[in-house]
Amino acid sequence: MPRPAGVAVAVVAGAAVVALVLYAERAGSGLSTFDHVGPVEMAKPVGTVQGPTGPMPHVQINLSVYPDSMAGEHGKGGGAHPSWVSYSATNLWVPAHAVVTFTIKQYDSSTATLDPYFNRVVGTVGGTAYYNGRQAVALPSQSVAHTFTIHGIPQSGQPTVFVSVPLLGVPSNAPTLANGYPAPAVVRFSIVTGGSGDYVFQCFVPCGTGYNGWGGPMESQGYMAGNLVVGKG
Ligand SMILES: [Cu+2]
Repeated sequence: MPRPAGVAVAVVAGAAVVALVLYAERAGSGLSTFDHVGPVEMAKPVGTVQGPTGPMPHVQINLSVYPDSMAGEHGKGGGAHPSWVSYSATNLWVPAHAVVTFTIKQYDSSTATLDPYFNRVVGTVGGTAYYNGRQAVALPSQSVAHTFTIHGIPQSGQPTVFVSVPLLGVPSNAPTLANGYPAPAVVRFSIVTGGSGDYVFQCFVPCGTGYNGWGGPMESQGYMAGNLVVGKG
């Protein structure tokens, strides 16, 4: 049954108020909080490892990147946008002053980067990442599917973090797994965290919808954008 126009207008106006309040809170505090309703992916402690200045706690985060939203946090049916490309989790928590090892299973095919800067591995331990077990400092542009790029929030006053890792695309002849996706490219790298802070991570390959591929999932937490919180309870 069609919804009366008045109800639709009220719903849109209500959503705008909620968005404004969230924006005002974020702008007022200078630090974001988890403003996306979704599970928090806590880094898993795995012991101690030698860091740049001595032994440090070692933790792991496992993520996936899917060409749609059918297998991540949106549940069966894929949620509001089943066809949108997505990271499997977009609320990440890692401890301060620790070595964090990320393992990302990347299930999507490649889309070339727009700028060769994003072909490079930046801000990881040793400036490298492992692609299906092979160490590299960069990928050819045409092999990149997405990037995992962590950066700060302007005027936040917290420690600067910039990490960017190109994620390898799966080849067109990759075998299909039981879950319906091609065998993923496995990307592994580590970072060293400093003091506590709130950061954003997102993809810098225009893999979305809307304005030249920069809209839709690219601008939406829960899809190709998320929060990474360092060291707060
Ligand atoms: Cu992307």
